[in-house]
Amino acid sequence: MKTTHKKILAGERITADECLALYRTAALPELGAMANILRERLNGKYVYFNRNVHIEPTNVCANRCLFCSYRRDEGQPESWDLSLDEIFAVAQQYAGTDITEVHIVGGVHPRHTLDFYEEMVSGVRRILPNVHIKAFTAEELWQMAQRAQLPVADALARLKSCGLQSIPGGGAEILDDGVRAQICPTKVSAQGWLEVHRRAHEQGVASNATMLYGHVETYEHRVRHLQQLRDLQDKTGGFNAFIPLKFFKKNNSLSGAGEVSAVEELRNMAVCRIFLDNIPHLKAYWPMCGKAVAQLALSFGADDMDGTIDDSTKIYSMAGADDKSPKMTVDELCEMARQSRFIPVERDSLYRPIKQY
Ligand code: V47
Repeated sequence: MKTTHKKILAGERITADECLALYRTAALPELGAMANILRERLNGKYVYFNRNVHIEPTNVCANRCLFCSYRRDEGQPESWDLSLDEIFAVAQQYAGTDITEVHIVGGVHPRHTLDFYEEMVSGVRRILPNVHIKAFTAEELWQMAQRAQLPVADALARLKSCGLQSIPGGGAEILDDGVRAQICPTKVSAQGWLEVHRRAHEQGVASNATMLYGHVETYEHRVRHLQQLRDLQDKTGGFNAFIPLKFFKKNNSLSGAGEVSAVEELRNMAVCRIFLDNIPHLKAYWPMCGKAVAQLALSFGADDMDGTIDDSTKIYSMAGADDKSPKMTVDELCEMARQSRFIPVERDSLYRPIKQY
């Protein structure tokens, strides 16, 4: 058996070079077998999901990321920019239902201020007092703090006092400023993204991390991305889940980059499970990768399927993902787990089990 494989099975941490070699040379079945062993050591036979809904307040965005199919300029026909009352009306639709999480993300609106976002979080908290609020990517938070001329830790503390409980993993893309210059030139730097998450973790605000892959980046870039996440997690322990996001090419300026195959999606999931030995959960985000790949990913390192969604997000359908109205019932999510011989568990936003099915 190869040295790297022995290390992995012995539960030893692999190096960046070993990770790169896996990306370059390891075949799907060997990666899958190793990732599944690690996944079962960490999460047993469990597949986690939650009852969640997204609120996307606006797709008006000051950034011009080349991979984005979602952003519009103010006043363009397909733009939207919900007022606070309209956002509260969306939240109101879920009052008294069984959802446990609201995930709020949108474009970086050129004028909305930190006060506006504080009112947003406070209002949603009033309407949905028992629902976990996971809101705003590091990019949104960075811009809010900049506009308010506050350190990001202070902006986060203010939002936390209004009811913000965790932050989602978006905006990470590839944590390399050379790649960022090519695909998201106006976005926060790699260090800036990490700084926001570090500040959140220091205040007890847990977060997720994503990686948008399969465009202009190399395997070296992916490894460095993972290395920076693993290093931060060693220091703070604040990441709950890692979510690899395959780039979708429809309706954006990076279409020429193509899209990776399902085999590469599964290889990537497995390598991430093997390398990120300190991030407890790996999410197969089905509105993006589709239900079939998400179900397969459960045997390649993933243990989490996000949630019921209730047709509340547009980011992926606008970029060409198959599911134009992403929505699943608890029964459907459970059935997907069971078909793969796993045990479905409803969780809360911090991965505490609510109910085993
Ligand atoms: O940061 C944008 C990605 C992300 C495209 O934390 C694209 O639980 C593929 O972060 N093709 C936002 N991806 C979504 C996100 C997320 C989603 C689900 C759960 C969680 C969580 C976080 O979507 C962006 C960007 O990386 N994205 N455009 C595209 N064309």
